[in-house]
This record gives sequence, structure tokens and C-alpha cells, in this order.
Amino acid sequence: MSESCLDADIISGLLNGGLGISVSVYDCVSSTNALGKSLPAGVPPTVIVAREQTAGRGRFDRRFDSARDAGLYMSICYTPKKSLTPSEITAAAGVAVCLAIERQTGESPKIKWVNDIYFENKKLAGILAEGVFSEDGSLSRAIVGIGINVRKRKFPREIEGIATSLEDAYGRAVDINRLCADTVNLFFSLTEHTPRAMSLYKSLSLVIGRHITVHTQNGCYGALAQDIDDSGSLVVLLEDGEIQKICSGEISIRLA
Ligand code: BT5
Repeated sequence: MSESCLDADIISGLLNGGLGISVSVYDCVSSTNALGKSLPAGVPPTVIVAREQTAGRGRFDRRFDSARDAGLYMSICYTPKKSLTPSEITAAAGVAVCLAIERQTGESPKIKWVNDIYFENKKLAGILAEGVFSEDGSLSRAIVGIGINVRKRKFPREIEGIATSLEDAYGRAVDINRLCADTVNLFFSLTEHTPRAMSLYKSLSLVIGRHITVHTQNGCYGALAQDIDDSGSLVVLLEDGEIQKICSGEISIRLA
């Protein structure tokens, strides 16, 4: 398969009819999520894609390396019709990314709770779901940022030991426009069927049954990840036998 370049018309043509989504492909932006947040109120659902980000971000304001033409950097910006929690949105996006990858490689990666997509022990992709809120506190727009390493490349030293790309992991070329459209189509379909999304999120988990280190602002502790409940919380067994539920957003974890 020859290498595909990002193309808004090709992506639009592959989106499910009826979604009414506009697609914009940029050459270089600071961050597609930042751009999504600055869209005026009332714009139709929009997918913002960039060939490069100069200030791609992850959770807790960490940097997401977004080298030119090396990955799919996109934000799905829309107003949810039904009320969804941040965990449900992140779960639907994670599952959508995994299934879109599986369509091209024949094999699904795994989800490291809460928002990272892994092939074996290396990170392929990350998700950063954010919200724009109205004055009354209601969610006026969800910004679902997705970054997937696609092409073979040399990663910066800080992440070379922990990052991988689809081409490195699966040893085959990937159609980036199809990857983008499949992810968007799957995301919207999964947000309509939250119980299915949550059950797939659990079945694709890399952490259930594994020993993990839970990092909080007050320090870290070891635990056994036992389950992910219907709301997306991670259920862990502590060394003293206590069962704890960890909500997404509070902590980060490391596989032991
Ligand atoms: C994430 O955060 O992984 C969420 C990344 C979301 C990126 C997308 S790209 C489009 C949209 N626009 C944005 O500005 N963001 C979104 P987190 O779980 O906090 O992981 C961040 C950590 O992943 C960093 O501290 C590094 O250790 C590692 N990392 C950075 N760049 C990476 C890369 N390209 N591949 C793999 N790991 C990376």
C-alpha cells in the first residue's frame, strides 16, 4: 500500500452519511484541541486534523510529541446530544481507536486505563477529552483529542523507550485518511451505545489482572487492578486487602 497523505475530501467521503460533520485539515497548528476550543459557539460538528502540532498536549499539560506527517493528530469537536460523562467519552474514543486500527492491521491494540493505547508495552496513541462549558455549567462542546503514531520514525530521546508507531508495531503501511474516518464513525456509533462501549473498553484493557502503581498527588502505592466498573472506574485491590475504586482523571498508573 502506498503512503496516504491527509486529505479533507477523502476523509469526508468516508464518513457515515447523516453525521453532518465538517472536516478541516491544517498544515501546522499549536494543538488541534486548542483550536477546537476556540471555535465559535453553534458551529456544526467539526473534525480538526493537523499534519503537525507545535504544542500537542496530553493530560496534566504533558507534551504529546506530534512530529510532521508522522501521526494522526485530530480533535472531534461536537455537542453531545445525550449526557455523557468524561469517562464514557474517553472510553468510546479509546475503543474507536482500537477498532479502527484493527480494521487495517487485523489486530487490536490494548487500552491502558484510562486514555492510552498500547501495543505490547509501548504507547501507540493517547486521548485527551476536554470540555467547553456554558455559564450555567453545562457542557456546550466536547473536544475529543486523539493522537496516533502512524509512521515509522525516530522518537525524541525522552520517549524512545516507551513509544511506538503503527508501522513499527504491525510492520505494514496504514491508510491515514481511513484511520481518521473509521475512528470518527466508530466514536459516534459507540457514544450512542454506551453499555457496548464500556464493555469493549473493559475487554480491551491492558491493566485488568496486572499489578500496577497508582500515582496520586500525595504519593504512590502498589495495587492489583481487578476490574473496570460500568462507570469506567478502575477497581483495585490494595495490599492490605481493601478494595478501592479510582475515578478517571485523578491518578496515573504504571504497569509493575
Ligand atoms: C496523552 O496524554 O497521551 C493524550 C495525548 C493526546 C494528543 C492529542 S493529538 C490531537 C489533540 N491535540 C492535542 O493537543 N492533544 C490531542 P498522557 O496520557 O498525559 O501522555 C503524555 C505522555 O505520553 C508524555 O508525558 C510522554 O511520556 C508520552 N508521549 C508524548 N508524546 C508521545 C507520542 N507521540 N507517542 C507516545 N508517547 C508519547
